[in-house]
Amino acid sequence: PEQQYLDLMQDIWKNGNERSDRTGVGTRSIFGATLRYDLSGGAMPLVTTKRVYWKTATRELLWFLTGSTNIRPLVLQGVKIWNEWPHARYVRDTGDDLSLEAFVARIADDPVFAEEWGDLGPVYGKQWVDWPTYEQTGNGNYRKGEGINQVAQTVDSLINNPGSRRHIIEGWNVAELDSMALPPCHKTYQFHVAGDRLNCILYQRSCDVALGLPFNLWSAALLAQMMAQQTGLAPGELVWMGGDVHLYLNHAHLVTEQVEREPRGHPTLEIKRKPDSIFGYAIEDFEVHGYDPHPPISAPVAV
Ligand code: THF
Repeated sequence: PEQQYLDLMQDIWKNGNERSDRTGVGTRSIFGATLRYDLSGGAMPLVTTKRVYWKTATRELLWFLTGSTNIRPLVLQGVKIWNEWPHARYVRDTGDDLSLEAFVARIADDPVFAEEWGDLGPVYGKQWVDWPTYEQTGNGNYRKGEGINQVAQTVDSLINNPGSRRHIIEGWNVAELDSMALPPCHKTYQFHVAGDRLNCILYQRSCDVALGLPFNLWSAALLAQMMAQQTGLAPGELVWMGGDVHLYLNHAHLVTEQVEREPRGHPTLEIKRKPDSIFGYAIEDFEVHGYDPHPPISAPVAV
Protein backbone atom coordinates (compact mmCIF):
# COMPACT_ATOMS: atom_id res chain seq x y z
CA PRO A 1 0.00 0.00 0.00
CA GLU A 2 2.87 2.43 0.68
CA GLN A 3 3.95 2.14 -2.96
CA GLN A 4 0.94 4.39 -3.77
CA TYR A 5 2.52 7.16 -1.73
CA LEU A 6 5.93 6.77 -3.37
CA ASP A 7 4.32 6.64 -6.84
CA LEU A 8 2.44 9.84 -6.06
CA MET A 9 5.70 11.55 -5.05
CA GLN A 10 7.39 10.31 -8.21
CA ASP A 11 4.49 11.44 -10.42
CA ILE A 12 4.40 14.96 -8.94
CA TRP A 13 8.16 15.36 -9.15
CA LYS A 14 8.20 14.21 -12.80
CA ASN A 15 4.94 15.58 -14.17
CA GLY A 16 3.81 18.27 -11.75
CA ASN A 17 3.60 21.80 -13.02
CA GLU A 18 5.83 24.29 -11.34
CA ARG A 19 4.00 27.14 -9.70
CA SER A 20 4.70 29.82 -7.19
CA ASP A 21 2.55 29.59 -4.07
CA ARG A 22 1.44 31.66 -1.10
CA THR A 23 4.60 30.83 0.85
CA GLY A 24 6.99 31.99 -1.89
CA VAL A 25 8.92 28.68 -1.77
CA GLY A 26 7.58 27.28 -5.04
CA THR A 27 6.10 23.83 -5.69
CA ARG A 28 5.53 21.18 -8.28
CA SER A 29 1.88 20.33 -8.22
CA ILE A 30 -0.81 18.11 -9.69
CA PHE A 31 -4.55 18.56 -9.24
CA GLY A 32 -6.59 15.61 -8.01
CA ALA A 33 -5.18 12.41 -6.53
CA THR A 34 -6.57 9.43 -4.62
CA LEU A 35 -5.00 6.92 -2.24
CA ARG A 36 -6.79 3.91 -0.70
CA TYR A 37 -5.84 1.96 2.43
CA ASP A 38 -7.47 -1.03 4.09
CA LEU A 39 -7.59 -0.43 7.85
CA SER A 40 -8.77 -3.97 8.75
CA GLY A 41 -7.30 -5.46 11.88
CA GLY A 42 -5.74 -2.15 12.88
CA ALA A 43 -3.64 -1.76 9.69
CA MET A 44 -2.33 1.80 9.41
CA PRO A 45 -1.04 3.91 6.49
CA LEU A 46 2.07 4.74 8.50
CA VAL A 47 4.89 5.61 6.11
CA THR A 48 7.94 3.36 6.63
CA THR A 49 10.30 4.86 4.02
CA LYS A 50 11.20 7.54 6.58
CA ARG A 51 10.48 7.72 10.32
CA VAL A 52 7.15 9.44 10.95
CA TYR A 53 6.56 10.79 14.44
CA TRP A 54 3.13 9.23 14.86
CA LYS A 55 2.93 10.23 18.53
CA THR A 56 3.26 13.87 17.49
CA ALA A 57 0.46 13.46 14.95
CA THR A 58 -1.62 11.64 17.60
CA ARG A 59 -1.14 14.44 20.13
CA GLU A 60 -2.27 16.89 17.46
CA LEU A 61 -5.45 14.87 16.76
CA LEU A 62 -6.24 14.59 20.49
CA TRP A 63 -5.70 18.37 20.75
CA PHE A 64 -8.22 18.95 17.92
CA LEU A 65 -10.73 16.84 19.84
CA THR A 66 -10.37 19.03 22.94
CA GLY A 67 -11.53 22.00 20.85
CA SER A 68 -8.36 23.95 21.61
CA THR A 69 -6.91 26.30 19.00
CA ASN A 70 -4.00 27.55 21.11
CA ILE A 71 -0.55 26.03 20.57
CA ARG A 72 0.30 26.11 24.30
CA PRO A 73 -0.98 22.60 25.12
CA LEU A 74 1.07 21.26 22.17
CA VAL A 75 4.17 23.21 23.19
CA LEU A 76 3.91 21.80 26.73
CA GLN A 77 3.97 18.28 25.21
CA GLY A 78 6.98 19.09 23.02
CA VAL A 79 4.93 19.20 19.79
CA LYS A 80 6.45 21.83 17.51
CA ILE A 81 4.49 21.50 14.26
CA TRP A 82 2.23 24.55 14.72
CA ASN A 83 4.82 26.96 16.18
CA GLU A 84 5.85 28.75 13.00
CA TRP A 85 2.48 30.39 12.34
CA PRO A 86 1.90 32.23 15.68
CA HIS A 87 5.59 33.18 15.68
CA ALA A 88 5.30 34.73 12.21
CA ARG A 89 2.20 36.65 13.29
CA TYR A 90 3.92 37.88 16.46
CA VAL A 91 6.94 39.18 14.54
CA ARG A 92 4.71 40.78 11.92
CA ASP A 93 2.32 42.46 14.40
CA THR A 94 4.83 43.64 17.03
CA GLY A 95 7.99 44.24 15.01
CA ASP A 96 9.85 42.39 17.79
CA ASP A 97 12.23 39.94 16.06
CA LEU A 98 12.18 37.39 18.91
CA SER A 99 13.60 34.06 17.68
CA LEU A 100 11.25 31.10 17.19
CA GLU A 101 12.91 29.31 20.15
CA ALA A 102 12.51 32.29 22.48
CA PHE A 103 8.92 32.80 21.34
CA VAL A 104 8.06 29.16 22.05
CA ALA A 105 9.77 29.28 25.47
CA ARG A 106 7.66 32.31 26.34
CA ILE A 107 4.46 30.51 25.20
CA ALA A 108 5.36 27.69 27.61
CA ASP A 109 6.32 29.93 30.55
CA ASP A 110 3.77 32.70 30.31
CA PRO A 111 0.09 31.69 30.04
CA VAL A 112 -1.03 35.30 29.60
CA PHE A 113 1.36 35.78 26.68
CA ALA A 114 0.20 32.44 25.24
CA GLU A 115 -3.43 33.53 25.53
CA GLU A 116 -2.67 36.58 23.41
CA TRP A 117 -0.13 35.22 20.92
CA GLY A 118 -0.50 31.44 20.88
CA ASP A 119 -3.91 31.23 19.29
CA LEU A 120 -4.42 30.15 15.69
CA GLY A 121 -7.96 31.50 15.41
CA PRO A 122 -11.00 29.24 14.88
CA VAL A 123 -9.12 26.36 13.21
CA TYR A 124 -9.89 22.60 13.23
CA GLY A 125 -10.59 22.06 16.94
CA LYS A 126 -13.08 24.90 17.17
CA GLN A 127 -14.99 23.93 14.03
CA TRP A 128 -15.01 20.20 14.85
CA VAL A 129 -16.51 20.43 18.34
CA ASP A 130 -17.96 23.94 18.60
CA TRP A 131 -19.05 25.15 15.14
CA PRO A 132 -20.67 28.53 15.84
CA THR A 133 -24.38 29.13 15.34
CA TYR A 134 -26.55 32.24 15.39
CA GLU A 135 -30.12 32.64 16.52
CA GLN A 136 -32.43 35.23 15.08
CA THR A 137 -33.88 37.43 17.85
CA GLY A 138 -36.23 39.47 15.67
CA ASN A 139 -35.81 42.92 14.10
CA GLY A 140 -32.92 41.53 12.07
CA ASN A 141 -30.82 40.92 15.21
CA TYR A 142 -28.82 37.80 15.96
CA ARG A 143 -27.45 36.29 19.12
CA LYS A 144 -24.75 33.65 19.43
CA GLY A 145 -26.33 30.19 19.75
CA GLU A 146 -25.09 26.91 21.13
CA GLY A 147 -22.02 25.55 19.28
CA ILE A 148 -22.38 22.33 17.29
CA ASN A 149 -20.20 19.36 18.20
CA GLN A 150 -19.83 17.70 14.79
CA VAL A 151 -17.67 14.88 16.14
CA ALA A 152 -20.18 13.87 18.82
CA GLN A 153 -23.02 14.16 16.31
CA THR A 154 -21.18 11.95 13.83
CA VAL A 155 -20.60 9.22 16.44
CA ASP A 156 -24.28 9.46 17.27
CA SER A 157 -25.45 9.31 13.65
CA LEU A 158 -23.14 6.35 12.87
CA ILE A 159 -24.77 4.42 15.73
CA ASN A 160 -28.37 5.52 15.27
CA ASN A 161 -28.63 6.09 11.53
CA PRO A 162 -25.83 4.05 9.95
CA GLY A 163 -27.30 4.21 6.43
CA SER A 164 -27.02 8.00 6.35
CA ARG A 165 -24.97 9.71 3.63
CA ARG A 166 -24.41 12.72 5.86
CA HIS A 167 -21.79 11.50 8.35
CA ILE A 168 -19.60 14.55 7.79
CA ILE A 169 -17.11 16.55 9.86
CA GLU A 170 -16.38 19.84 8.07
CA GLY A 171 -13.60 22.30 8.82
CA TRP A 172 -14.28 24.81 6.05
CA ASN A 173 -16.35 27.48 7.81
CA VAL A 174 -16.53 30.07 5.06
CA ALA A 175 -17.52 32.91 7.40
CA GLU A 176 -14.47 32.38 9.63
CA LEU A 177 -11.68 31.63 7.13
CA ASP A 178 -10.26 35.14 7.46
CA SER A 179 -9.75 34.78 11.22
CA MET A 180 -7.82 31.50 10.91
CA ALA A 181 -3.99 31.44 10.92
CA LEU A 182 -4.39 28.96 8.06
CA PRO A 183 -7.64 27.77 6.45
CA PRO A 184 -8.05 24.02 6.94
CA CYS A 185 -6.13 21.74 4.57
CA HIS A 186 -7.73 18.45 5.63
CA LYS A 187 -11.13 20.03 5.44
CA THR A 188 -13.77 17.28 5.08
CA TYR A 189 -14.13 13.86 6.67
CA GLN A 190 -17.00 11.63 5.55
CA PHE A 191 -17.82 8.30 7.16
CA HIS A 192 -19.79 5.47 5.63
CA VAL A 193 -21.14 2.25 7.10
CA ALA A 194 -21.03 -0.83 4.84
CA GLY A 195 -22.38 -3.85 6.71
CA ASP A 196 -20.32 -3.95 9.89
CA ARG A 197 -17.45 -1.93 8.42
CA LEU A 198 -16.72 1.76 8.83
CA ASN A 199 -15.17 3.54 5.84
CA CYS A 200 -13.76 7.05 5.82
CA ILE A 201 -12.97 9.58 3.11
CA LEU A 202 -10.69 12.50 3.81
CA TYR A 203 -10.78 15.31 1.28
CA GLN A 204 -7.84 17.66 1.48
CA ARG A 205 -7.83 20.87 -0.60
CA SER A 206 -4.07 21.35 -0.46
CA CYS A 207 -1.40 18.84 0.44
CA ASP A 208 2.31 19.08 1.26
CA VAL A 209 3.13 15.52 0.21
CA ALA A 210 6.56 15.32 1.85
CA LEU A 211 5.85 16.73 5.33
CA GLY A 212 2.10 16.94 5.76
CA LEU A 213 0.70 13.85 4.02
CA PRO A 214 2.32 11.20 6.27
CA PHE A 215 0.80 13.05 9.25
CA ASN A 216 -2.57 13.55 7.55
CA LEU A 217 -2.86 9.86 6.56
CA TRP A 218 -1.94 8.71 10.04
CA SER A 219 -4.40 11.08 11.71
CA ALA A 220 -7.30 10.26 9.40
CA ALA A 221 -6.71 6.53 9.88
CA LEU A 222 -6.44 7.00 13.64
CA LEU A 223 -9.68 8.97 13.75
CA ALA A 224 -11.35 6.23 11.70
CA GLN A 225 -10.02 3.51 14.06
CA MET A 226 -11.26 5.48 17.10
CA MET A 227 -14.67 6.06 15.48
CA ALA A 228 -14.90 2.35 14.65
CA GLN A 229 -14.14 1.41 18.25
CA GLN A 230 -16.69 3.89 19.61
CA THR A 231 -19.45 2.78 17.25
CA GLY A 232 -18.79 -0.96 17.53
CA LEU A 233 -17.92 -1.26 13.83
CA ALA A 234 -14.90 -2.89 12.24
CA PRO A 235 -12.39 -0.54 10.59
CA GLY A 236 -12.92 -0.53 6.82
CA GLU A 237 -11.26 1.52 4.11
CA LEU A 238 -9.61 4.93 4.23
CA VAL A 239 -9.87 6.86 0.98
CA TRP A 240 -7.70 9.95 0.75
CA MET A 241 -8.50 12.57 -1.90
CA GLY A 242 -6.35 15.60 -2.59
CA GLY A 243 -6.95 18.81 -4.57
CA ASP A 244 -3.69 20.72 -5.08
CA VAL A 245 -1.21 17.97 -4.27
CA HIS A 246 2.34 19.29 -4.26
CA LEU A 247 5.99 18.95 -3.41
CA TYR A 248 7.92 22.00 -2.29
CA LEU A 249 11.00 22.71 -4.40
CA ASN A 250 13.17 22.80 -1.26
CA HIS A 251 12.20 19.18 -0.52
CA ALA A 252 14.20 17.81 -3.50
CA HIS A 253 16.71 15.98 -1.28
CA LEU A 254 13.88 14.22 0.57
CA VAL A 255 12.10 13.13 -2.60
CA THR A 256 15.25 11.81 -4.27
CA GLU A 257 16.23 9.83 -1.19
CA GLN A 258 12.81 8.53 -0.21
CA VAL A 259 11.62 7.17 -3.58
CA GLU A 260 14.73 4.94 -3.67
CA ARG A 261 13.80 3.26 -0.38
CA GLU A 262 11.90 -0.05 -0.04
CA PRO A 263 8.77 -0.04 2.15
CA ARG A 264 9.30 -2.14 5.28
CA GLY A 265 6.52 -4.20 6.81
CA HIS A 266 2.95 -3.42 7.78
CA PRO A 267 2.53 -1.38 10.95
CA THR A 268 -0.64 -1.93 12.99
CA LEU A 269 -2.37 0.03 15.69
CA GLU A 270 -3.43 -1.37 19.04
CA ILE A 271 -5.93 0.66 21.07
CA LYS A 272 -5.39 -0.58 24.58
CA ARG A 273 -8.63 0.56 26.17
CA LYS A 274 -12.12 1.59 25.13
CA PRO A 275 -12.83 5.04 26.57
CA ASP A 276 -16.40 6.08 27.37
CA SER A 277 -16.46 8.55 24.48
CA ILE A 278 -14.54 9.70 21.42
CA PHE A 279 -13.23 12.54 23.64
CA GLY A 280 -11.79 10.19 26.27
CA TYR A 281 -8.61 8.97 24.52
CA ALA A 282 -5.10 9.65 25.84
CA ILE A 283 -1.72 9.20 24.18
CA GLU A 284 -1.02 6.12 26.35
CA ASP A 285 -3.99 4.32 24.80
CA PHE A 286 -2.18 3.82 21.50
CA GLU A 287 0.57 1.40 20.61
CA VAL A 288 2.04 0.64 17.19
CA HIS A 289 3.31 -2.81 16.32
CA GLY A 290 5.63 -3.74 13.49
CA TYR A 291 7.07 -0.27 12.85
CA ASP A 292 10.70 -0.46 11.77
CA PRO A 293 11.10 2.56 9.48
CA HIS A 294 14.02 3.90 7.50
CA PRO A 295 15.76 6.88 9.18
CA PRO A 296 14.06 10.29 9.36
CA ILE A 297 14.64 12.80 6.55
CA SER A 298 14.30 16.34 7.78
CA ALA A 299 12.98 19.12 5.58
CA PRO A 300 11.90 22.71 6.23
CA VAL A 301 8.20 23.57 6.57
CA ALA A 302 6.89 26.33 4.33
CA VAL A 303 4.98 28.92 6.39
N1 THF B 1 1.97 23.86 5.96
C1 THF B 1 2.88 23.22 5.20
N2 THF B 1 3.64 23.93 4.35
N3 THF B 1 3.07 21.89 5.29
C2 THF B 1 2.31 21.15 6.14
O1 THF B 1 2.51 19.90 6.21
C3 THF B 1 1.32 21.76 6.93
N4 THF B 1 0.47 21.06 7.79
C4 THF B 1 -0.01 21.75 8.97
C5 THF B 1 -0.31 23.12 8.61
N5 THF B 1 0.31 23.76 7.62
C6 THF B 1 1.20 23.14 6.82
C7 THF B 1 1.05 21.67 10.04
N6 THF B 1 1.51 20.31 10.19
C8 THF B 1 5.51 19.13 10.17
C9 THF B 1 4.49 18.19 10.17
C10 THF B 1 3.16 18.60 10.15
C11 THF B 1 2.85 19.95 10.13
C12 THF B 1 3.87 20.90 10.13
C13 THF B 1 5.19 20.49 10.15
C14 THF B 1 6.95 18.73 10.24
O2 THF B 1 7.82 19.56 10.26
N7 THF B 1 7.27 17.43 10.31
C15 THF B 1 8.64 16.97 10.42
C16 THF B 1 9.12 17.01 11.85
C17 THF B 1 8.17 16.42 12.81
C18 THF B 1 8.52 16.71 14.28
O3 THF B 1 9.44 17.50 14.56
O4 THF B 1 7.86 16.13 15.14
C19 THF B 1 8.73 15.59 9.84
O5 THF B 1 9.86 15.18 9.47
O6 THF B 1 7.71 14.92 9.71
C20 THF B 1 -0.10 19.76 7.43
O7 THF B 1 -1.35 19.51 7.91
